[in-house]
Amino acid sequence: MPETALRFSGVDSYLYISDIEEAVATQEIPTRVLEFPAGPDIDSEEEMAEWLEAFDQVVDEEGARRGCELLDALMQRARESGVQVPVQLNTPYVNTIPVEQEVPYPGDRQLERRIKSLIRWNAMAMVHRQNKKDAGIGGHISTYSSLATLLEVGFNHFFHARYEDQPGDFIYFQGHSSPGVYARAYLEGRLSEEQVLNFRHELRGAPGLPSYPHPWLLPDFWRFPTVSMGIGPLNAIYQARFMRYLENRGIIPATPRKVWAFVGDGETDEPESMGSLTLASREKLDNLIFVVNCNLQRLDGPVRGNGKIINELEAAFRGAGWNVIKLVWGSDWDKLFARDKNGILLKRMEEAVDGEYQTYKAKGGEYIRREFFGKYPELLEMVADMSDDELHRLTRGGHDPQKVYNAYKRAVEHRGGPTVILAHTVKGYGLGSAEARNATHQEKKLADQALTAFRSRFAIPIPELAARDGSLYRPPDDSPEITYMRQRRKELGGFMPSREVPTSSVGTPGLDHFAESIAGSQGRAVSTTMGYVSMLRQLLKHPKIGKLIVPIIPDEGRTFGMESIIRQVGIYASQGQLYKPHDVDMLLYYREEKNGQILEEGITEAGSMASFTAAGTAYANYKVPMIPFFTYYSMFGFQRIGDMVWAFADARGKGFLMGGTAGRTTLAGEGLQHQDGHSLVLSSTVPTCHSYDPAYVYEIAVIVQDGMRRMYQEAEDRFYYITLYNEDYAMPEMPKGVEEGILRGVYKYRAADKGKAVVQLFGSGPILNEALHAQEILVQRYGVAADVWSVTSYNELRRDALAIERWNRLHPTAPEKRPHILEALHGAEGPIIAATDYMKAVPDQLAPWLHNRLVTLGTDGFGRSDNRQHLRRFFEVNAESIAAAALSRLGRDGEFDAARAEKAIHELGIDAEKIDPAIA
Ligand SMILES: Cc1ncc(C[n+]2csc(CCOP(=O)(O)OP(=O)(O)O)c2C)c(N)n1
Ligand SMILES: [Mg+2]
Repeated sequence: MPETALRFSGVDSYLYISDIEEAVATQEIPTRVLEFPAGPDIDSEEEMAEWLEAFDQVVDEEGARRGCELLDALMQRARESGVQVPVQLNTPYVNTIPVEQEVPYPGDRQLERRIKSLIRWNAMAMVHRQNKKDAGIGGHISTYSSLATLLEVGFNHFFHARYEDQPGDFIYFQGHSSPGVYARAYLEGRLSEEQVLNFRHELRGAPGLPSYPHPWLLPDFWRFPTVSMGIGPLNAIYQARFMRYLENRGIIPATPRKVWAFVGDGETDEPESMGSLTLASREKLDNLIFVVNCNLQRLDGPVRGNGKIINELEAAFRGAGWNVIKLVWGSDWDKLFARDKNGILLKRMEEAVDGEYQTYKAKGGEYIRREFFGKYPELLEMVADMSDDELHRLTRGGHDPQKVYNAYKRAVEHRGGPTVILAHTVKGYGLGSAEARNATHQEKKLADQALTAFRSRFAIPIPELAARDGSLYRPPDDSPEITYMRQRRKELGGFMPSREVPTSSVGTPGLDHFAESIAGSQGRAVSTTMGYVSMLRQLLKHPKIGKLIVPIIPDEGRTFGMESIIRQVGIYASQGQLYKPHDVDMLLYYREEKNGQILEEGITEAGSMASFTAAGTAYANYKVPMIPFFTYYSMFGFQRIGDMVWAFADARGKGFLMGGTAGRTTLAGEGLQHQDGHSLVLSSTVPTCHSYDPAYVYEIAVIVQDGMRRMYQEAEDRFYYITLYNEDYAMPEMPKGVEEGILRGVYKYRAADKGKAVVQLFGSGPILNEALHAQEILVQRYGVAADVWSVTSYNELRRDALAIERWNRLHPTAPEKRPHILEALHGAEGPIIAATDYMKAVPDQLAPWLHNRLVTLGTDGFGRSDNRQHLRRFFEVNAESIAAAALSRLGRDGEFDAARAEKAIHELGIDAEKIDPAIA
């Protein structure tokens, strides 16, 4: 951090504070030097006044734009003359839109207020009632209460449900404001009373409502899962970008659609919320509007008690190139501003910190008069004619429909970049004693008295007793409120939120399209990554689905040898390629194009995952079945952005996650931070994720072909995680009849060539080759016959076994069914040695069905920098370790001489006393 330099009177040069402090401490300079100068002299005051007068005159006579030009020119001159011009990212703590530039509100303010009150009531009642009935079931009251006006102005005037055949605006709601969104849908007649009464009671045999926006649970309603803080804003940015991508590629027409993201001020603490702001401005995403609900509080207390979150965000967003609209004060402040001739009110507003603003709202009018206005006599005088109650009711910008409407209008009309509206609100607005309290976030129930007060404040026409019960209230269908709501939504294209999936499906290519991958590499040593890349090249050429493929890479294209794809379909660049790349003369030059197909995201796995999410849900959101292939460093996938993958699954996302440089021993040299031995454990936790660990390119082809068929032709809500390795070896041609085994998770790859096998070797990924080598060692050196199996997915085998086991459990009198793994192993005898480049937990998923037959070798522990041979020896997954494990187990089982097995361990170069790699 650079130190602040100050210039003091009597001291000619700039001094650093620490220098001065030290000098004072050592009495080198007298303390008096620290005093500031008395103020500018008369001459310079006159000079200043002249400048200001001249400026005022220009603005008066020639307008604000001219004023701006002049200032710009002055700044330029200052820079040229070496004058350091301070960077000013903050504007005064007032509304960006001056009152004189506001347009009148187009709606029926009174009726809209009634509607909003009804929504407020039902949102509160739904949470209150449920917690009274079922203590601890939870829910939030105070977030929606701060957001109500911000949402309602949108619902009544801005949120478009449709543009012709396009789905209209996208809205990312603050997740825990869901009660308000449900309450509106209830009034609109879209959700039944039963559903609303079953908020957070989803499992009662009657339709209920999930806590938060979950498309998985309410697929006709919610589009975007948002409640995990940070995911909404990040996904919204990439959604807006993906919309432009589809437009620029000619896949959808360009429309004035917007992406609206409602974000909590506390939520902006998350790096995901703020991390991609510059992408939005760089890409000139004027289809993107953030509304930050600045209620100054998060869960525990103030967001920036000692500062101002609105100013902090203003600087951050402005610095990132966004159009910032501050919406700080409501209309009733305007008359006070009009009285504020010398700027004292603004000064007081600038001085007060968020912690104080929160306290003002919590403590009421008398306190506000004393503590806020009371600081300066002129201010006190300014509000002398106002009652304490009026002072307390002075509105914050986000609660004033007039101000909100104007901010939204500006945002929607803004061109050339994204807009953020920083809306000042009150958490727990209208909740009486819970308003602006630190604990308000956790408020689930109101006391009887508070309910009664709420009912009166918002004029809810229900009897007191019903109010105390938290009864819902919906006026008749033909009431002015319901009629108005419906009419407004009709004009805006329909109800929102709403999610609809087209019934048509896309024909996907058959296995014949993958002939090259299935034929093998004719002895040439290649990696599964290379095989996958050429498969992708072929798919991109497919006449029907080629254009639907969305290759996504986070700056790892060269790692995976994807240069040829860059040349083939180009990198998406909204501006085209404004420079001549230095490698333009080369065949595989860096090609960027406005209609490029690849999303080269730079070094952001989170951003790439957000693109994957936009693309993988496009079948529902844009009615175009885009097929994303996100290829990344497997170590930086689930481990790093697992929560986003979870949200992707919730959103019913489809596509292929391709985990490159997979395996803790196959990625040589890179060591501890890069070698992945656990992504397959993590991927197994996501219910709709189907994970595969293929050894050969034909296996990938079968998985990808069938995956496309199931996701896009059969419309199944699922997606895939497939590991890709960088070890080169000859890819065999696909043996006959293995497709089903590949998909279900296991098939016999090479049977023992002499005699019946007494041991079964399971291998996955490149470790299958180690198993094959072990098979040779066993038979040639120890006369032990083994079968070798390729296990493409322990995860699929486990899921199958669990489902069968459950069925058997629930049908005790029916003939027992057998899981696929046991069917596949029918007749195969002896222990099973399962070796993987992943943790032992991966094969161990089958332990309940394989009982004590299973011996697992895996790569538990931290990676090391070395080559494959040494890594595999260290982690005990090389051919020798597999053979030794087989002999050892056969020895214990009495099927092989145990002493001979012990000798074999030594012969095979294994140090039985070396440290366990799992803890090394
Ligand atoms: C990643 C994540 N961490 C924690 C939470 C728990 N949580 C839910 S709401 C909330 C506070 C939100 O504050 P803010 O964003 O300011 O929203 P407000 O309710 O104030 O509008 C927290 C911490 C969460 N949902 N997601
Ligand atoms: Mg907040």
